[in-house]
Amino acid sequence: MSKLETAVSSLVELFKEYSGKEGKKGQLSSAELKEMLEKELSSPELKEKFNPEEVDTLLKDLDKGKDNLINFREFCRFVTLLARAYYKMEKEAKK
Ligand SMILES: [Ca+2]
Repeated sequence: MSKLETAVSSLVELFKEYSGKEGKKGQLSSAELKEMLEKELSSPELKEKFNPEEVDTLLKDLDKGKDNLINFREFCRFVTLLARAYYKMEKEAKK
């Protein structure tokens, strides 16, 4: 697989893994999203920006359908925010 395909497939697998832990499959609950933030973010900068303790604020922001669950489309928005934060962080680090 190419780099891009590897990255995309990791994201899809990650969503499937965490959204399948409890309740509806294919939907992340607040607890599942929190667990993902806790386990899958290791850099202090990203952990600060996407603080697991403030998961409900993030969920509200992502949850366009207002059902308190994060579907794949809404998860993609999270990935966008994360990618932008990471990009900015890298740029700052090189200064
Ligand atoms: Ca939703």
